Amino acid sequence: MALNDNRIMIVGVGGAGCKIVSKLHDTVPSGPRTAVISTDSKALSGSSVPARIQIGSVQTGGLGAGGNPEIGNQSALDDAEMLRGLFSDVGIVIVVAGLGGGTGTGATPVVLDMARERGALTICFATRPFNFEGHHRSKVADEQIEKLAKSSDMLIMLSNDLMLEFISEANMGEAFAKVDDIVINGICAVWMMVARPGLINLDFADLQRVVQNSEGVCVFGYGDARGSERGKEAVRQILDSPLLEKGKTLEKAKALLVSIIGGHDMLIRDVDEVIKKIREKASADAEFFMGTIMDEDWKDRLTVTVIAAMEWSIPEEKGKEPSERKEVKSQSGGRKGKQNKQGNLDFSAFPDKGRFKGMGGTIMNGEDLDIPTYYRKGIEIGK
Ligand SMILES: Nc1nc2c(ncn2[C@@H]2O[C@H](COP(=O)(O)OP(=O)(O)OP(=O)(O)O)[C@@H](O)[C@H]2O)c(=O)[nH]1
Ligand SMILES: [Mg+2]
Repeated sequence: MALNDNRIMIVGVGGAGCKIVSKLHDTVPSGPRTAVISTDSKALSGSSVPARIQIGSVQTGGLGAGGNPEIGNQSALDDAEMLRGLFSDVGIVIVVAGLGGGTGTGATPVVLDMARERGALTICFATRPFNFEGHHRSKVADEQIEKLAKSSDMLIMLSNDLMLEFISEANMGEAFAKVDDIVINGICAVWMMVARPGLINLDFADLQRVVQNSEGVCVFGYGDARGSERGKEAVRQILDSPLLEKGKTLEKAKALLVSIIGGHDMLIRDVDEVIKKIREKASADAEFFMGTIMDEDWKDRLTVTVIAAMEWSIPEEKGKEPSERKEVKSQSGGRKGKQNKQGNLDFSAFPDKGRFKGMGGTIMNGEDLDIPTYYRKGIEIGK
């Protein structure tokens, strides 16, 4: 049974999550319901999504969680009632976040828990930071993966670094924009899978069967082609996709779910080609689910999405990136020996920051002056 669009909600959490969901909202306005959640009032005001929820304004003064997931987490807990209210009468919630910062990393498990409390099934799309962002961000992300897998019915991870092959000449903005588009494609495929009746149906029970094989973590890849050779081309893209490690993921996967979207002109020959090639590559023991969806907008087009259940392993870092080397150098002042690292005071241990009971913070021009200036402005203090 396909689910009514109104019972599906796509929620972006933190800067990256808000951006991706806002883009999705702008490109597919007739799509499912959307909402954005952040500690950062600027990220919210820049979004065209009507449901914008600011969390943790007491903690953060509307300025973001400063890269601290504990602040992101506490912000969501402080406003848990508001989050719970968002999920009334929702069947499936798809939560999207970029891991590595404070809000997306820390608040997403709470958002998922609130959706579950209201009886919704939860899918989480999360990205792991690029290595060029520095080791700290990857570590923050990796520490959260297990928790996210527990809080969601299905966790779909996208490792940004797998994209570098596609985008090696791109600047940073273009690299993130490419990741946005990939995540949007993945979300749309999952949404159509559960919301559109297909000729060969896939439903949430199939998605869950895939997850049961994955200890909660899946990866995805897709191919999208037009023209008379669209079947061949779409499956070629899947087998070559860096997202699926050029087919290696298909060999390793314990379960695979293949969704094919096409127009009313979809040919059996094309479906056959796609399924045959993917099955050839997959392990003989892998559980296999497939479905087809017809949509009038897909005339002369075929989109194939593969969701693969995996044992998640942290991608290897290919050496230290320049930004990181620079950071180490500036800390050591060019000298050998012990390197001192500037730490951040963990405000989450002092949620009221010494305020008198019932008093608000000192907020001026949207800035919480109780938070030290260097911390608010993200300034690293030199030695
Ligand atoms: N796809 C995509 N990813 C982004 C973008 N901006 C940041 N990211 C990724 O998301 C991670 C988290 O960044 P943000 O979402 O900005 O952080 P946040 O959750 O708002 O956390 P705080 O700002 O600390 O409150 C980064 O480390 C990047 O890997 C973006 O525009 N698009
Ligand atoms: Mg932010």
